[in-house]
This record gives sequence, structure tokens and C-alpha cells, in this order.
Amino acid sequence: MLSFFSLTHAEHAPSHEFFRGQLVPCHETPARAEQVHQALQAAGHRIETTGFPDSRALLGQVHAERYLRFLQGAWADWLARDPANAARQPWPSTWPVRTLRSDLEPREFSARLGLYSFDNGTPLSAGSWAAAKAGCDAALAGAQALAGGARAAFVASRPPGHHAGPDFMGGYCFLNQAAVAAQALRAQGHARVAVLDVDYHHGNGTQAIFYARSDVFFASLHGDPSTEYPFFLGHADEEGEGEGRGFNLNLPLPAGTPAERWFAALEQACARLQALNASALVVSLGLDTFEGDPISKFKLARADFGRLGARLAGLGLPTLFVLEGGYATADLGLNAVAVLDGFEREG
Ligand code: OKP
Ligand code: ZN
Repeated sequence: MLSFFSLTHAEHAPSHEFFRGQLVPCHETPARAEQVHQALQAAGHRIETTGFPDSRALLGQVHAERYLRFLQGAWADWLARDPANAARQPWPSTWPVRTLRSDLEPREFSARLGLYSFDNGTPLSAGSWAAAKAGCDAALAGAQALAGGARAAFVASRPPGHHAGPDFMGGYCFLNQAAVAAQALRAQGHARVAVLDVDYHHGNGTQAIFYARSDVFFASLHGDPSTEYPFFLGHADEEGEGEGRGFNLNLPLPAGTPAERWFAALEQACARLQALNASALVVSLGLDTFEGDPISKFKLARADFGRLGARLAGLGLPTLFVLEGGYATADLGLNAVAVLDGFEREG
């Protein structure tokens, strides 16, 4: 399958994250993308690494301008506060939760970081903007490949994007690559685009971006947010609002869910997507549903990823896969290739 991979991902390389009460080495590492890149090459997939179009205009359609301005300048602002910050990671410390104002942008850097974050689990580094933006450019290149007649394409980007909402980062995500891809497909003339999110974690950012829209249907299979991250969105009663009512489908599943039950939920998502007549599909391809994932609790095996790819090919839609999570780094590339090979076998 034609794949799009920007080497710029490596510029996003923070060292530590907060995890279960401690600072630990980041789970979301450059090595993840390297593994995927190597596995794609070894399996003979064609990989484009340069010459991607600029997604900046599309970014302005899925993210707020003031958030984009903040994120693009964040590292320079952090250094301006103290040059020694080059060796430190910034963290938010104050968040504008209920009763506090989020219409104003404080001047203090850590306060702005809190304004534009929903967790303290999204470490920023010097190249975070560059890496996330390059991933969006790759997503646009992938969408253009579909417009050019490709049956499917894979965007092997990192950091992931599905937790990034209109004006916030979180869950290792800064810019929403899948949302950019969906928006690009809309601009190509697809009247309704489906985003199917199969990452272990609910794609709260993507849901938020499209929640009031009927032209982009969002469906997600994920760990039940009553116990699993991101906790505050992803419940079954979230069905969309206004024009978007009926165009959001959450299928939360308990931690520990085995493959058969997961595939039954996938059938529900596929049925809705077909009933709604989507003409193009973006798959937020999180591979942290793998049984060996260190931070997630579903039980998919490598062969299940092939089955997933084959099932999605059966929908018969132009399909863009966008990499999201997946932290069993040594298996990540093979799991990604299993999805793509399963798709090509069937499609
Ligand atoms: C990103 B993706 C919070 C630690 C929790 C959040 C997991 C983000 C997963 N201090 N980590 O959906 O794979
Ligand atoms: Zn995830």
C-alpha cells in the first residue's frame, strides 16, 4: 500500500511523561515510527517521504487559529522565559476548568499551556510543532493520493492526533491528522466522510471537532471511559448535537475485552457507516488494542489486525489509514503491516 512517512517526526522527542504517579520515559517515541517505517520497507510497501503539500489552510478549518499560533510558537516562548529551559520540558500547572475563564489568553507561558491542554500527559519538545505539522502534511498527501485514484493509503505519522481537539492538545496529541484528512476528503467533493477510530483510547479530539456536523461521521471502538483514558468523553450516549445528531457513534468496551467481542462492535460501526452512505473512510489506526500493549487492555493478536484490514476493505470505500497509538514498539510495525496486507488481500 502506498504510504506517507515524514522523517520530521523524529524532531518530536520529549524524554519523560507523567504516568501512574511517576515521571517515566515516554511511551510515544521516535522508535515507534522507525519500526513502522522498517516493517513497511521490509514488506515491500512503497513509501513517500518528501514533497508533501502544505496542510496549513486545512488546519485552520479543524483547529482554532489562536491554538495554532500558540502551538507553533510554544517552544520559542518557553526558551524566551529562560534559555536553560532548552534542557527542560514545560508542563501545564493550571487549567481553566468549570467557573474559570478560557476566553482570555494569559501572558504567562505555563498558564497558556494549561489553557490549551486537557492533561499533563502530553510532553512538548523543540520539534513538536514541526513533527505534528509534517504529519498533517502527510495526511493531506494521503488524501490527495485517494483523489488521484488510489484505493487506499497509509499515513505513518507521529505524534498521534486523535486526542487533539479544536483548541487543545492531550494524550500525546497536538494536531489532528485524521481530522485534516477528513476535511481534505470533504473538500475533494465527498459529501460524507466517515472517521472510524479503532485506537484503544477514545478519540475525544476528533469527536469534538466534528460533533455538530453531519458531513463527517465519527465512530469509535475503545476502552470504556468510566475506567479508561480519556475518561471525560467517549460514552455511548454521545450521539452528536444539532445538525450532527446521529453522526457520532461510541462503542465503549470493558478493559480486557477479547477479540470476538471487539469484532462484533466493529460490525456495528460498519453497519452505521454504510447506512449513512459515507463515500470515503479515514481510519484512525491505533494499534494499542494489541495484546502486548504496555498501557492498554484489549486482547487483539497479530492475526486480528489482518482480519481488521480485510473487513475494512470489504466496505469498498477509498480508505486512508492514519497511525494513532500503539506502544508495543517491537511489534508495532508488523501489526501495521498486518492491517495493510489484510486490506490488500481482500480489496
Ligand atoms: C494516546 B493514544 C496521563 C497518562 C495517560 C494517556 C494515554 C494516551 C494515549 N498522565 N496516558 O490514544 O494512543
Ligand atoms: Zn491509544
